[in-house]
Amino acid sequence: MSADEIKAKAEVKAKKTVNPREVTVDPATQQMLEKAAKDGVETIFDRAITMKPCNIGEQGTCCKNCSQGPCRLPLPKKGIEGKDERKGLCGATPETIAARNFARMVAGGAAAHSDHGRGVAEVFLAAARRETEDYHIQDIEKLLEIAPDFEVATTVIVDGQEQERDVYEIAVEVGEKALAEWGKQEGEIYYAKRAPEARYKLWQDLDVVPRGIDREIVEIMHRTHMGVDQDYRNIIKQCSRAAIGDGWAGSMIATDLQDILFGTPYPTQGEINLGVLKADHVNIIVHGHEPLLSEMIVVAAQSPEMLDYAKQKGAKGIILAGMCCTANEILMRHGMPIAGNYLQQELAIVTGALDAMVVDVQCIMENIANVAQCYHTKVITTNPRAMIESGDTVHIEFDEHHALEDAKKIVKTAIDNFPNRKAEAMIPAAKEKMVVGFSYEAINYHLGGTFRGSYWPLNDNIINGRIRGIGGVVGCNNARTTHDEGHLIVVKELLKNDVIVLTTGCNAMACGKAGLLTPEAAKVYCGPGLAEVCETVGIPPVLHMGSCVDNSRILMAATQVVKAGGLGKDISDLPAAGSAPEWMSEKAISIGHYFVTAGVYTVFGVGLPVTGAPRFQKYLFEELEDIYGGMWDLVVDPYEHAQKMIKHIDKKRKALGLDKGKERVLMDMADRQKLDAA
Ligand code: NFS
Ligand code: SF4
Repeated sequence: MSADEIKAKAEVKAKKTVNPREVTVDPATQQMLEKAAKDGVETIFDRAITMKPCNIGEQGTCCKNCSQGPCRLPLPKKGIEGKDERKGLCGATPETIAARNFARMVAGGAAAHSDHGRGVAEVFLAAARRETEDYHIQDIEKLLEIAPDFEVATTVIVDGQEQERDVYEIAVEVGEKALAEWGKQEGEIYYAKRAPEARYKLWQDLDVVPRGIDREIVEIMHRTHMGVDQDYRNIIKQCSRAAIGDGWAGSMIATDLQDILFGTPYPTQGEINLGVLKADHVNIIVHGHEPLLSEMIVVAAQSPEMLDYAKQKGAKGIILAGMCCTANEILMRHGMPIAGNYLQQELAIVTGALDAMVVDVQCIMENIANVAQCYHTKVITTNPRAMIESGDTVHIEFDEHHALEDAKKIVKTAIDNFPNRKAEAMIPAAKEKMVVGFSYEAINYHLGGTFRGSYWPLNDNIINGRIRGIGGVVGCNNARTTHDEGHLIVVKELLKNDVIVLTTGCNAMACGKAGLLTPEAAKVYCGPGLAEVCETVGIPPVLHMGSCVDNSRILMAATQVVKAGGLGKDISDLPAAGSAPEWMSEKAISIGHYFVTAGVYTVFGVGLPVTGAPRFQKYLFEELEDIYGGMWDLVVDPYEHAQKMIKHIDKKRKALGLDKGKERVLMDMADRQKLDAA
């Protein structure tokens, strides 16, 4: 190609505009992309066309861990012939470089989840000590259930008689011990013992039980500093510690304490997509992750004082909707609507009807501040960890000690902005109904029933083959792939093949928008076995379990399935697989790795920055199976992605002797014990 030709081609590429039907399968998103183009507003979808990723970074083999680099080691075009001679200046191999980069993603992801968890633990402790008026110990049953895990007694002996301990006293002790999990230097995190016994023993044998949440993250940063750990297997061992510290401590404590403060979710109805906004109402979106903020905004937005104020300003009421994982939190506990998932954040502003976007931490695109300048929307940052320099964002700091007061200030700012609307507001009609809030306690109740109070009926349906297996499909959207398409193809393929799906995060929202989170979806999308079970029990075939920190609920559900019996002794024995078809965040890598270390075959879509280091990739994709019983995989095509999960599920069924088309009889206790003994 001549220089002129190259230039001409680049110009064509630069002019290429977004085709809404190519970049998303969601009708509301398509509609808003058309409006954005008409309004001359640039979004992430435009930049995904004009800016392509660096292929060396994509392969995972760019190192900038010291200033002698960046050292860039792309795979040679013709592949590796003979010995791989690629080296950084210091001699670091592609394996070392890719493993270090991978480890730093685990550290970033585990830190994000865990720092969120720390914040929850601090507020929990403040509530337990009654230092705040705005947060309370609500779910006492759950407090009493988790107290023994922290070795906190729930009864005392007084005059030789066993008595119940004061709830607040228990809560203080639980809060102190939970908070201490972050800074613990030795021993083991408490919740490691929650895993099935075989798993816990395996972690002990492998010496990967986390000592403390922060310590394992810091150790990743140390080991990946220039010239420290130079064996990818040893680096991954530390990733395992940090990731287990995320899944079974940082995230799991966040989930538990949030449940105690705000209530354990049980199935409830909700609505999703940009169509939940209303033109004649003050529209507020809370976007981000921490329910500490959003719970208070819910209270503020529902207060008569704020409703009156909104009316004074000419609005009919206040619509409070969520975006990203904050949305999942307030939806599950209060039935508040969801405006959309990660890739819709700029487009919510493009409606022209959004009076405020209130953000805290994580998954907030800086560009919302620029988009907001094209409309009247106020972007309000609230967390001292997360400010935005672009645009004219306002910062109203949210302090737990006067939480409700701050929340009212935020809601008032939104209401004050209502009269500033410009004429061209346009809200897409698209919205869907859904049933959400399947905590593992709720699944126990719905599928297990009170009769046995266990997951046994679920196990029974897996054993008799009505349900082929369990798929955990989670994770983000990614502008490098068609919005929501991968999510929906993977989930629908699994359902068609009788695989029940547990979901969280932005996948849950993609499923919600497509109508998969309704009991009626069973008849439309499921194979006959799964459809029958869902219809009998009255549940959707895709169970919404919450936000991304709530992936810890999936770990607990998997553990409950193991404990109910008949499906082996460990999570790695279960006919189950994990998936993140459109992942993008570092948190997804940490989650992926804690699933792998729990024994789950975990498939990612889009790409994984390991392809430039073949031996490291083989270690993650194959060799880890011999160590943990679970391993990573990368399958970009969503159909093949689902098929590989199903193949793995069938492999596990075969190992359990469930491949012979069992009679559909309900097993009794004796049969179950026989199976367990086998
Ligand atoms: Ni999870 Fe949830 Fe969404 Fe991805 Fe972001 S909101 S925490 S990281 S993009 S699923
Ligand atoms: Fe290059 Fe080694 Fe420095 Fe990385 S640590 S930038 S590979 S010299």
